[in-house]
Amino acid sequence: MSLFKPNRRQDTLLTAHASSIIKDAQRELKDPARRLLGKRILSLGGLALLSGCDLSNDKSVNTMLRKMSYFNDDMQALLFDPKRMAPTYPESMITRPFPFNAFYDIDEVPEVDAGSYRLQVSGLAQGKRVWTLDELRALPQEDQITRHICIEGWSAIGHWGGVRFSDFLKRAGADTTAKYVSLHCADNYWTSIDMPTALHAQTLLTLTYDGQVLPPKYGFPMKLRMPTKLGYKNPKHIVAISVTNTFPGGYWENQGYNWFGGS
Ligand SMILES: Nc1nc2c(c(=O)[nH]1)N[C@H]1C(S)=C(S)[C@@H](COP(=O)(O)O)O[C@H]1N2
Ligand SMILES: [Mo]
Repeated sequence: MSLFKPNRRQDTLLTAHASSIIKDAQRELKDPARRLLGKRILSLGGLALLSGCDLSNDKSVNTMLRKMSYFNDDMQALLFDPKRMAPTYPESMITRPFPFNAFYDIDEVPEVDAGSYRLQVSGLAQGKRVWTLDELRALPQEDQITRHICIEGWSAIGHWGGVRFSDFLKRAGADTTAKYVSLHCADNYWTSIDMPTALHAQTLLTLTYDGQVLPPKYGFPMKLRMPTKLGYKNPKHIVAISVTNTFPGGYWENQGYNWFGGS
C-alpha cells in the first residue's frame, strides 16, 4: 500500500476545497433541527450523487454536495496514475451475453449508417477534422479484454478492439495539453474526460466487439472504451469529438453523477 503524500500544488488545492466544504457544512449544521438531516446527508451524500437521487430540495445542501463532488473529481484526478493499467482477463472469463445498457430500451438503439458516417473532430486540434469509418479501420488496431463497471450495480467482462485513442488524437493533431475531450453521440448522449485518461494506453477508440464489427447495441459504429472509468463514461455511437479547455460536463454528470467517474 502506498500513502498519498500531497505536493505543494495538491496541498493548496486540498486546503482550498476543504475549507469551503467545511464552511458550508458548518452553516448547514448550525441549526440543531437540521443536524440529523445533515448526518444523513453526509453519510448518504456520495450515494445520492452517484445515483442521482434527490435527498433534499434545499439549495445550499445541494451546493455543498456538489462541492464535495468537485472535490472528489480533483482527488481522483490527483490520484490517477496514467501508467497504471486496469486488469485484463482471459477469453474464458468474457461475460456472455454481455449486458446492454442505455438511457432508453434496446429497441430504441440508434441506427447509424456506415457509409455516410463521419467522425467530426473540433476544438483544439490542427489535423484532419472529418474521418470516415474506413479511415478509422485503416489505423493500427489492438484488442483488450477488460471489465466494464456500471454504477447501477453490475459489471461484466468484454472484448473490444480498435485504435488506441492517444494514437488517434496525435494523428488528429490534438493539443494534448488541453484539459478535456468531449464526446458526442448519435443518441444525443454525451460525456467528457480529462486529458490524462484520454491518453491512457487502455483508452480505445473501439470499432469491434468480440472480433466482430461493433453491433448497434454496443455502440456502432464507434464507442470509447476506458477500463479506468465507470460505464457511463464509456460513450457509444460517437459522432463528434472536441478538444477543449472549457468544462463540457455530460448527460449523467449534469444530473449529479460524479464527473471524473474513475473505476
Ligand atoms: N451513447 C450512449 N452511450 C452510453 C450510454 C447511453 O445511454 N448512450 N449509457 C452508458 C452506460 S450508463 C453504460 S453502463 C454503458 C453500457 O454499455 P453496453 O450497452 O455496451 O453494455 O454505456 C454507456 N454509454
Ligand atoms: Mo452505466
